[in-house]
Amino acid sequence: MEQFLSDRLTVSTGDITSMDVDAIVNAANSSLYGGGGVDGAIHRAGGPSILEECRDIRSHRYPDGLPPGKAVITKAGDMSCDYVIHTVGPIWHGGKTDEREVLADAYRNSLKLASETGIKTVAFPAISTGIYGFPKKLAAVIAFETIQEHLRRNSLPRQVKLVFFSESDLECFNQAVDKSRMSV
Ligand code: AR6
Repeated sequence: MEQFLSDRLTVSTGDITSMDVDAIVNAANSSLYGGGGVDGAIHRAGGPSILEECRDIRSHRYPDGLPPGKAVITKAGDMSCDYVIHTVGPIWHGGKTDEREVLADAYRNSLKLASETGIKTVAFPAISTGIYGFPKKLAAVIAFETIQEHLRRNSLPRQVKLVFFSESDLECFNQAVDKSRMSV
């Protein structure tokens, strides 16, 4: 595990559903009704109560679906963490449709919701880099810079964990972020 920003940001590999944190972030889709990838894993591990809460959020707050870049929160059902923050990343269309900004918004709004809820530790997957096809290195730089900016300005969450599903994805993050740090 590597640490940045005086331990407030850590990166590791693993399954996000078994992280020892207060909240995990779900790379959901606008329907909030579940899907594949990390979304499927979270709904399987958390059980049906998460879907029930998502249905409630849809009917009361987002009848047309959760727009990309926004975030909402539910409890975590059967998982050991307390909350799931559901956000929707952008689908990659070659970088021509504000995908970078929307990805930054997904991280920013998830962190803001975590702060407002009093969450001390939160784990993120690499939003949009699976089924949604966002280039991994570009996503790594955006995630790192957006998290860094939030942590500089806010005391909560106290710690953010970036969780990659494979060693090669973690290595990709390390390569991308070494470059971006040099320009800070
Ligand atoms: N723990 C940590 N990371 C994971 C896990 C896990 N259990 N499972 C997958 N990943 P994706 P997206 C990684 O496709 O690109 C769903 O159908 C994965 O290797 O889950 O934002 C939703 O419903 C990748 O690096 O999310 C949406 O329709 C990263 O998580 C759509 O996929 C994100 O991959 C969202 O696509």
